Amino acid sequence: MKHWGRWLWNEDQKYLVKSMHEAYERIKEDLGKDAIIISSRKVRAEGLKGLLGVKMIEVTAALEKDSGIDVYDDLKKINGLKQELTDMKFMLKKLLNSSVPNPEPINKWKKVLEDLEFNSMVIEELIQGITETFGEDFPHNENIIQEALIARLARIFEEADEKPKGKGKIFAFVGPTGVGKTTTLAKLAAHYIFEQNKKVGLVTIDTYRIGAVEQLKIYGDILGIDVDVVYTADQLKQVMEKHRDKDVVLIDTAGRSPFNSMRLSELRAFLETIDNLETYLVLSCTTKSRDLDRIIAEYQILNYTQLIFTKVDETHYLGPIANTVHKVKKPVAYITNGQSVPDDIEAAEPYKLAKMILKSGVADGSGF
Ligand SMILES: Nc1nc2c(ncn2[C@@H]2O[C@H](COP(=O)(O)OP(=O)(O)OP(=O)(O)O)[C@@H](O)[C@H]2O)c(=O)[nH]1
Ligand SMILES: [Mg+2]
Repeated sequence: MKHWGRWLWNEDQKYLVKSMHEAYERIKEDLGKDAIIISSRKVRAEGLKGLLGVKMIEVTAALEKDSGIDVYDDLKKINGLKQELTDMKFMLKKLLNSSVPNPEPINKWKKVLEDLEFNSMVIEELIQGITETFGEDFPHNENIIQEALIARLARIFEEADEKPKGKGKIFAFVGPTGVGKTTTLAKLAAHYIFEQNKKVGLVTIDTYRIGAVEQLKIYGDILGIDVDVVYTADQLKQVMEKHRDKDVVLIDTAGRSPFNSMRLSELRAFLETIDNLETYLVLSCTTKSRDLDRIIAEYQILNYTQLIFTKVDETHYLGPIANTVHKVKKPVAYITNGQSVPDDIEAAEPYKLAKMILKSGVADGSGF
């Protein structure tokens, strides 16, 4: 806007007319009868195909500053836009400074964790952990968020990592049928014998399933040690006496359905005869979450002290390992990742375990 004295005009608002009479008429219509013409000049309107156009007059009109007439629409529009921009800036600032982290990445990570079959309690703990870590500055870099999740998950495993109760010498392997008890026992026996040069005793109280004893005896042959087959609790006591000189004794048991409490209490009667026993509850990662919940509850009767998760190679959804530890607060001693004896086994260190679980969705693209 321009002004001169008490007159105000818009430079861009010019009237192109054929006569001054036409100019007066149009200005009166637009700005009212109090408007005045402050300049006029002759121009040539652009003609067709480069020919000179007709002569015209370009007129500029002005109004008194306080005329109260609502004329300068363009100006009003610009002022309106300016105000809107100011409002938006304010809102944006408010959003950026807000203490509530942007829910978008949180929802994304929740979804990732759900896909890995973490339960809602663990998901909540992990998400709360990372929102505490990042607060207002939620990073864009996904690797940073992933690292924070791994660290938080590792804490769940660390918290469950109590000292083993026994003297680390006698270990029983219990768990549902077919999860990999005998195979895992053979893997560990081989490590003790070949890598640590330990004297190992192998015992089985699995006389229930046809072929179970033979299966262990084959491993015994390979490892060059005998296998003691035990039918009663008394026999077990005697065999344990015999193995007093051993560094490690590994006891195989028959797979028991967790829904058969009769068989579980029979097994308990056997294992109760042994002092300083460490009992591994062997669980397969391919078992459904809800069944795992039942199993960990029903097997409490055997006072298991640590967990072993088998068959991590057979699924991409390893969240249930964390769900289980979160519930029973018992440490994971080993994970097994294949059928090969003795190679496919690893000691489960909290950070490594957390990383493996959170990356388990990679292959099907649902996760990291
Ligand atoms: N893919 C895969 N297979 C495994 C793993 N551990 C064991 N298995 C296989 O699972 C099957 C059952 O293994 P076993 O060791 O006989 O299981 P178990 O718990 O002793 O079975 P029962 O004594 O009948 O209760 C075998 O075919 C093993 O090779 C593993 O980590 N990954
Ligand atoms: Mg077996």
